[in-house]
Amino acid sequence: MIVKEAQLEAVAVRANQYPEDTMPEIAFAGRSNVGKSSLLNLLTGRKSLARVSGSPGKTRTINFYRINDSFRIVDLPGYGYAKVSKEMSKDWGPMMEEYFQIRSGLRKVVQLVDIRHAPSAQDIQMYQYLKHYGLDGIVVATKADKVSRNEMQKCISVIRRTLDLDRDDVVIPVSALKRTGQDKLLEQMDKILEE
Ligand SMILES: Nc1nc2c(ncn2[C@@H]2O[C@H](COP(=O)(O)OP(=O)(O)OP(=O)(O)O)[C@@H](O)[C@H]2O)c(=O)[nH]1
Ligand SMILES: [Mg+2]
Repeated sequence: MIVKEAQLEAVAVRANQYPEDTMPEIAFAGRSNVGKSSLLNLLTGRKSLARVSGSPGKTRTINFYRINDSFRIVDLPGYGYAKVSKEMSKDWGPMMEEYFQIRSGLRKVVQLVDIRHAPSAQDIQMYQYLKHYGLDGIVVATKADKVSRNEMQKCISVIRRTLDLDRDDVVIPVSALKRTGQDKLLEQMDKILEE
């Protein structure tokens, strides 16, 4: 796939703010600061399509990006950041649940985890949740530039084991900094959209 066009189509917290459910969607989920927005910018080749920040909890809304007029990438709000206001943490669960339950265009959710760390309890919970909805299968290990080539396979094994991945689930190491791994991910996304 070649991303020719990408634009922010909607910013939502409630279903009535979603764009019309007329297109396939692939969402990105992961803890705050894991690199969801950076990955989106990498895939679209646009430096600042999605806001990236050093302070976690930047994306607190469900952001819909329309790609090539044919599908959407959906940047989901990050979880697991304590300093996000109580109000927001309280709303996060129902907000995600509503989206997962009613969105018929939603094909898969790509789960992002930091390559350097074993997935957290919340990452595990998130992946179970995706399995429950049949949206699991693709994991992106972010910030791959932070580990050596030697360490990479070991880190991926830890991720596979901790998330209890199935044999055919894929883990794709990606670096937004070094701009690596995006082709593999785009290939997987093509597959999902063709299914
Ligand atoms: N070294 C390195 N840093 C990265 C990479 N991707 C993201 N970062 C950094 O990680 C921080 C968080 O990135 P974001 O893309 O904003 O993360 P996010 O998951 O969208 O965060 P929230 O919106 O808070 O949920 C920023 O400081 C990025 O520059 C990467 O591949 N390598
Ligand atoms: Mg973000």
